[in-house]
Amino acid sequence: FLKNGHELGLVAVGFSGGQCKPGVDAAPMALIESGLVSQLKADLEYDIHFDDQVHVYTEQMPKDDPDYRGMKKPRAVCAVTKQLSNQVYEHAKQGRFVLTLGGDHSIAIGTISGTAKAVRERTGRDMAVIWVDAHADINTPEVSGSGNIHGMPVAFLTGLASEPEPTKPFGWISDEHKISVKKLVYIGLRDVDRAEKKILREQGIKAFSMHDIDRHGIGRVMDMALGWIGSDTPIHLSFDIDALDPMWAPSTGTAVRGGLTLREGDFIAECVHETGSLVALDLVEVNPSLEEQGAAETVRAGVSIVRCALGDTLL
Ligand code: 6HN
Ligand code: MN
Ligand code: MN
Ligand code: MN
Repeated sequence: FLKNGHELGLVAVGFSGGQCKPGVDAAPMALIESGLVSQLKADLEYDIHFDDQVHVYTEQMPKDDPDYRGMKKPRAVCAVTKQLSNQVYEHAKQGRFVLTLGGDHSIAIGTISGTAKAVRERTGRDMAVIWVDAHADINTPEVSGSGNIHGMPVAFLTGLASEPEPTKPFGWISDEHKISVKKLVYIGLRDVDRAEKKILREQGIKAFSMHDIDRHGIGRVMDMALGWIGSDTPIHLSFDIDALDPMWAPSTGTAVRGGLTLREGDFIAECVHETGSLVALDLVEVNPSLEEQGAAETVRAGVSIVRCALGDTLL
């Protein structure tokens, strides 16, 4: 009853306002042009609901967007994520798998809030989130060193960065949109800010760093990650392409060496698919304009992750 067969809602979000480098807004088009949508239809037999539009939301983008609580472009990110949340909710409410192509990772405020609300309505349960990333993206505005909102989405989604009043930019995020820190699992971390480490410790958040992957191997780490979440819990997978080593995905805004291999990334996606509980996937932070050479490989890596998460198998 959670999902409606092979129905898939696709949302393309060409948005770069959660960080400072232009180009990440071109990713949805690059991913689609590389054949992602046609492959999902032809090879994996998804029935795709897509408005054939890369949403950039420029018309709603406020001209005047001064810093607020230390955040850069707060009103732009707020406007985009609020609309995206409704769009994702509408797909998920109808039992469609929701695939969102970003965009920088700030858009996860929109996607996860939308699925969390729909899952609550459909099942009465709290959804789990698997966040695959080099970074924890859990800075509150007050502790963030950069002010870039793509480093903060998890803080908003868990309520750690709550807005005091509904009239403030992120005041639209209400309890029905939020996720529990107990149902959040990180994989691939290797560049976590000091203040973020404190938050992870204090909140008791489950996190598998690259160190854990080196120690146990990705197979055991996935067993532990999925064991923590428990079976029959709907899962939203938010995959930041910078979780992969720059060797495989160089074209991204905040690349960090020492990351996952392409196969480890695909394996994570395959394991989450195998649970049968995956309800949504975000693929974010592909920036085709950053590297002349590496852009095509990075896009290809992104396509591969999406295919694996949607049920492509090696045999
Ligand atoms: N991402 N922790 C750094 C910051 O600016 O808060 C980096 C965040 C990166 C965010 O890659 O989605
Ligand atoms: Mn249909
Ligand atoms: Mn990242
Ligand atoms: Mn991220």
